[in-house]
Amino acid sequence: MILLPRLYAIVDSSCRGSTRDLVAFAEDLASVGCTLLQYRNKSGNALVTLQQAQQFKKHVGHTVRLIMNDRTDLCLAADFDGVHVGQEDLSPESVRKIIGPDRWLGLSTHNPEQLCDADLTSADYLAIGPVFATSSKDKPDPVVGLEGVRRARKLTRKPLVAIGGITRGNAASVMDAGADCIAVISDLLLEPRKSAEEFLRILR
Ligand code: 3NM
Repeated sequence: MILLPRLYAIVDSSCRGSTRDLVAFAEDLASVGCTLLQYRNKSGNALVTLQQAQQFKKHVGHTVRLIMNDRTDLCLAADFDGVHVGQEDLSPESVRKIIGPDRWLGLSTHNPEQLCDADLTSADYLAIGPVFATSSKDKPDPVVGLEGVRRARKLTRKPLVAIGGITRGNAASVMDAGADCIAVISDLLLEPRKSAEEFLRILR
């Protein structure tokens, strides 16, 4: 079983205007102790995505565990530490065949049925969300609320990541509901170092 840190930063390529700014953002997060980071690019082609991923690897890969969103092929190509897939990506078992036993595999779920199915796979951790309303995802699933986190906690012993609308203001309640880790996009964007520090303090 893997051990997740409490904060999982998701760096979405659309959050900064250039690769340089995106990498600087990741460096800021790493500099205050964020140790798990997902690189998410929903709009770039494979070439651009790989090039950005390689910059992440080069600049923060020595201190941060890097997870690639969706793209198992690019996880390997950029030598990332794992891949996170959703319900409409390759199946967890297909991903596992490709990445092998050691790289981390994360799987998104949005309701109890998906979570129960995911629990039977070789995923290393499961995500449940959106916990609260979010504007960072296109066509998000229905909000599951803190009750959805509590229910998820009862359905799996795998490490549980909560995602969607989580802020410094509500993070403690999400952990109290049974999450092992919270994943965040928006509430890290404005002042990355200050926010990440505050998250790490709240989640300690
Ligand atoms: N996945 P923010 S919610 C990427 O429900 C993502 O699986 C979700 O961003 C899910 O912290 C979400 O800005 C967006 O709400 C998270």
